[in-house]
Amino acid sequence: MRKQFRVFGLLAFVWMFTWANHCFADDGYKLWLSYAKISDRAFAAQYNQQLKQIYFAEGIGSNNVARIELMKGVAAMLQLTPQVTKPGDAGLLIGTQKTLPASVIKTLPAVTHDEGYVIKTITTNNHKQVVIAGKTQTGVLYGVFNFLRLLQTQQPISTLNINEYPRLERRVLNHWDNLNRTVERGYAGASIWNWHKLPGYIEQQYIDYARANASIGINGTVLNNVNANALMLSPEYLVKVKALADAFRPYGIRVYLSVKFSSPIEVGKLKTADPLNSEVRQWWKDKVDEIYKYVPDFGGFLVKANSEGQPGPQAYGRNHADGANMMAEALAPHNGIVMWRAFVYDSNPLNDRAKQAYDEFKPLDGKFADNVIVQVKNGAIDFQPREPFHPLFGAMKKTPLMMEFQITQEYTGFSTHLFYEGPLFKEVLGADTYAEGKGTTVAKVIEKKPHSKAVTGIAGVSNIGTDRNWCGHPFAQSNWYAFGRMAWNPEQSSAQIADDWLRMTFTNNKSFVQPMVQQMLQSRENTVNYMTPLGLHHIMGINTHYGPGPWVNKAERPDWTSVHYHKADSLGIGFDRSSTGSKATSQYAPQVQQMFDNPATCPDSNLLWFHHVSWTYKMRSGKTLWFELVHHYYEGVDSVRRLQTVWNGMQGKVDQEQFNSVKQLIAIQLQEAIRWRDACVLYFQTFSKQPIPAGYEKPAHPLSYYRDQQFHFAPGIGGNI
Ligand code: GCV
Repeated sequence: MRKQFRVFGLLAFVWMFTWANHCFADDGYKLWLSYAKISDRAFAAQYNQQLKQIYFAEGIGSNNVARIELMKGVAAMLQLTPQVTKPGDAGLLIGTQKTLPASVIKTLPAVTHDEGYVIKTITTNNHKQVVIAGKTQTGVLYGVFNFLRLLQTQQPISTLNINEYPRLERRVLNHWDNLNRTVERGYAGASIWNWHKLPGYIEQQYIDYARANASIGINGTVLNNVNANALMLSPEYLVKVKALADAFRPYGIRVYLSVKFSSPIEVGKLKTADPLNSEVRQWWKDKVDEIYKYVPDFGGFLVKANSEGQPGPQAYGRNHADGANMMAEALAPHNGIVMWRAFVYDSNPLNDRAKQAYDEFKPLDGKFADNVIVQVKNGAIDFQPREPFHPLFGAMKKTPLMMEFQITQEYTGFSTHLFYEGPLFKEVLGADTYAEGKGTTVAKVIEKKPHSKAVTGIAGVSNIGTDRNWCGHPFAQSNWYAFGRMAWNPEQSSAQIADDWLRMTFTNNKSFVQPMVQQMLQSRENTVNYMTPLGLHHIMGINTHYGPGPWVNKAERPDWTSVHYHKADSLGIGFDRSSTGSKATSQYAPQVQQMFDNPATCPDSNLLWFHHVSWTYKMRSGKTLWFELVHHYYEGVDSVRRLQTVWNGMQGKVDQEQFNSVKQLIAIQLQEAIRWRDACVLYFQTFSKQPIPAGYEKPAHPLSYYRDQQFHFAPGIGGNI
């Protein structure tokens, strides 16, 4: 009997231990706001001392989200419940410039930007106080999140002097979420918007979404796919939109909608959507007035028109400015804006799709209404692992331009590849357009207001879904995070952002953070190497965009095939966009044009984007183009192997569930990298007729094997639903 008890006791213990482990394991839901307990007691002591007593100025009551967040973070990290006290006693004071005591405010620099804040350590009557002061409540919230970040990343508190403001006004996520909850190019489950249960049911995930966005300064969200469903503008859906807007408002987040250009026909039952037709104009005005009754601070519209089959003004012989200005007129009385996309290629397939946006938009420079901003993808084709910056950034001097990045990894490994996008964002934002002389970087272009009423902004196509860890891959969260941080300030380095994210998400342990920052920084180049090195692009599987498909030679349109882009033949490989080819280089400022136009000055990384180059061309390295290409493909795979080794060494340094998750994903990434490499090298070899050099492992299968592979139901297909 006793023995049985002992066995039972042991089993119960094992069960409890497993259960406890399970309960406390990190499944990634908390994102970078995990607020792990600080185990370094000496470090925690300085914060503990300072945070024993907090003063919240008027307006920051117990329901205030900044206050709730601060108390939650402090309780979790320091195991402390601060006392709420008077200003003179407090170690931490929080409020706006108007609500904090004048004696405190006079010690601080003035905050001039509506969303700006300061965090400063001051000395009052011989004791140190830390002040977080915003101009508005949103500024206070951002200040609190920054303060929590200092604690999470273990920064000293004794001499703080932070003065922050966002460089861009509209920092917006674009959800390509459909009303049936599929997500176009989404790889993290279903859409988080549970339209069926709205407006009655506000899921906790909506609040956590808003918190996460506010923590990195994102202040807007476009709820639905740019391939828009006109139903979105019906009262049935507007009441649901209102419910989300109400949930997000305390976090400084405004709601926007993608709209379908033909909505006046589909929803309004008009015969036309012609932007110069008075009934159509009136329909938009009435519709906009109706939206503002539901959502008084509604942000405005995002529009994809005359692109990939979407309706647009060109169907009526009008141009993009006619279309955008019609909507802008309706939104202007409410201070709403139009974000009109420049991702257009609809009418006749041109010899080079990369040129079409410039050709259609450049003549319209200066013709858009004050509250229109043109949203331009980072490159002229479509979010490839690497593209040269979009020529429109150097060309529209009288029109505000908004950057569009793709956070979701449509072309960069879905949610199985560790691809940190910080370096990609940085490369584009730092590119010199020479639009107004040397140093006119893309970041400066988008930060500048071409006229006094202009709006500035940046958009990121979301990678968020219902997956428990939000983004499918634990490291994909870093891309959402990096987007927000860079939207706030494009000057920040991708290394610093990666460092912060790793510490906040996993651990402050240096032996984890330092090597993983390096791996994250390297990860973008890894993927470029095993997918599309040296400027290759658009050679993925057709429609799904999954896996390699350099052989794709049939599609509805020639510019949906791969052969159209790589143009490999017996002589060489690459798309000649130079002055001897499609002349796309002429869309850049002369300095940039000259650099790209000449293979000798064109960077290797963009060579095949701009030139058709002979297989025997001598590269800067001294290798022929063929060997250089092969080398990059192999290097891509080798670098994933190195990543795997580094990650495997991290067991025990991070949560076991997170560790296992990343470990399995890297194994998948490695298989897929090898497939990309072998498929592409074998395929291009049929043109180069040259060997894979000695010393490189041979592909495991013949080319036909890779060509014949099929992948059913790859995620991310969507559109207009
Ligand atoms: C939302 C690419 C994607 C499409 C996407 C389009 C766009 O073509 O494959 O899924 O559609 O870009 O940005 O509008």
